[in-house]
Amino acid sequence: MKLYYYPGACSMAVHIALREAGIPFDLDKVDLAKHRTADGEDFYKINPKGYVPALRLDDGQVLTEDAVLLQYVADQKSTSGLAPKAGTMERYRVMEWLNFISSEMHKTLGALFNPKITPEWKEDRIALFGRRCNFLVQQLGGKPYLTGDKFTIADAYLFTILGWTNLFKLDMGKWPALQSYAGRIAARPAVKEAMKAEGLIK
Ligand SMILES: N[C@@H](CCC(=O)N[C@@H](CS)C(=O)NCC(=O)O)C(=O)O
Repeated sequence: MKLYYYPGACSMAVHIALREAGIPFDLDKVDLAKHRTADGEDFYKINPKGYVPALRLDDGQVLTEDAVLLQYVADQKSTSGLAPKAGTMERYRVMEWLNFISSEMHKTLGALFNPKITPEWKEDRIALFGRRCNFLVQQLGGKPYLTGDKFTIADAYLFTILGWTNLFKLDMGKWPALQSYAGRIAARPAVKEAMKAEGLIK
């Protein structure tokens, strides 16, 4: 398998999942401005949508969309416990989180990457992100991870998006539970390895 990624982007969630699952894979860094990969390929030919993550499977097919790739990786190694068995209520709960993180967290905060964002829209997006953080804290309660005691692909995704709050210098002091949640995930060996490989930490 080969993961097309950009350091710290939403592709890092899939990168973390691959390492958590212990699945062998290659990495290819995409220059998102030029749409070329480090291996010299035209990225539009790999993913016509032009964005990461994209995963080249062992049979040559390319699969995209974070929430789908995360489930694909988890299902390749079901013993990893990264996602409950497909068709169970527990799996639908993880899927519910993946969808929430994608549409309510990823795309809300991701708007700040747009250099054309107006100050008013930026303020609006940050306020909405804050309301979603309030909900997350309420849902986490005292649990170490989103669905309970076990780290799942939903945590890999949420951790990745929460990481952008550092990039945008957002004050997360209002949500200490989220800060300790992110700290707990950052301490996981597979997460450290992924961040190191992406050049985000030493
Ligand atoms: N719907 C896609 C969105 C992926 C996405 O937003 N990727 C961003 C990085 S986090 C990207 O590559 N943006 C560059 C672009 O759209 O050209 C998913 O869920 O995987």
